[in-house]
Amino acid sequence: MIRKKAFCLLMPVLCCIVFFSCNSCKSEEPEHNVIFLGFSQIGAESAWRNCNTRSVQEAAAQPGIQLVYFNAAQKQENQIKAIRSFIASQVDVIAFVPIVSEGWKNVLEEARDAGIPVLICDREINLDDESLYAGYLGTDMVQEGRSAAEYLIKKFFNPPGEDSIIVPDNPIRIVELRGTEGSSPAVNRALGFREVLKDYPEFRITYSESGDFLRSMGYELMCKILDDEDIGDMDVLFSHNDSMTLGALDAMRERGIRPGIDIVIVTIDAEQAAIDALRRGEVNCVVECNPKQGPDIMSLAFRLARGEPIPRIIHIKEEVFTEWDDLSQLPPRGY
Ligand code: GYE
Repeated sequence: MIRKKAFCLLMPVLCCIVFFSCNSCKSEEPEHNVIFLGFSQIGAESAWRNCNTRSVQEAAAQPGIQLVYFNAAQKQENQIKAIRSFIASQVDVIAFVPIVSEGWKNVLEEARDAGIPVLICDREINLDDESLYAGYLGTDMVQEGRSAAEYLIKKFFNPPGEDSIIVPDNPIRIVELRGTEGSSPAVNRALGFREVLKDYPEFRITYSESGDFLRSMGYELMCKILDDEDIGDMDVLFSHNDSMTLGALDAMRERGIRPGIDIVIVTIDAEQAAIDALRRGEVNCVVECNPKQGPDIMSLAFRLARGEPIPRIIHIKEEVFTEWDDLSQLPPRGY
């Protein structure tokens, strides 16, 4: 069921509320077989995020979809405003990337009351009433944390080329840079990581702090950590995204520390810059998180607009790249 749109009439109002880009505001009447998709993105905190945005915008540039895109500039309240504006203009489907997991109940009840299906993208939300959204599409972030820990177990206990299991004499000290506080990637990556390491008392997480997924914060935090006698002496850096990792590597190099050799570096996302650092030996393990979610979002939006059910959870396939892999055939990442 495709609604009649009051959409173009509301455009000037929407422009005043938040920045948006839209390919729908044509002067002629919208076609009846076109669906309107309201998409609220978090912002532009990382190369990963920019690729995620591009993927959505490129996938929406096809017949049958009119994308209304809002960038929330890292603020949940902007996302809530954007969703309310989607409801007011009666889009057919709402999709959004929730910056944090809590705080969505009221606005999702409003969407339900307006009869607009909602697709949660990339990050998950916590809700008692799961009927308030149609489904979730994104990556398995608990598994990403587990993969990071599994790499460390292999690296320290059973690296390729060693015949027997090595049991380290001293605790293996891990510093963790977490993502945005209260966001599902930060919570779930930390969870999966600890779930695997809990059976290995040799590993000790000596310090953990949120760097908000930002390169600048990764740099600043790592400067502070390395200048602190108690926590600066680490064996491993586990960083929840490549942006923070790249900032942390700058801080290490400035102090004459050789990342990848003096400190084992494990990072998540698999941006081109992290893969390049892996090839140079400055990073030891890169866990992929796939941002190219646009085509799946569009096909789910079409199904929802037709009133069809969609799976509750769709996880996108991902890989793990390590220092032991042959990366010569790996195509450019595109982000
Ligand atoms: O890892 C990070 C980004 O939500 C999975 O957000 C995403 C994370 C990604 O900015 O780089």
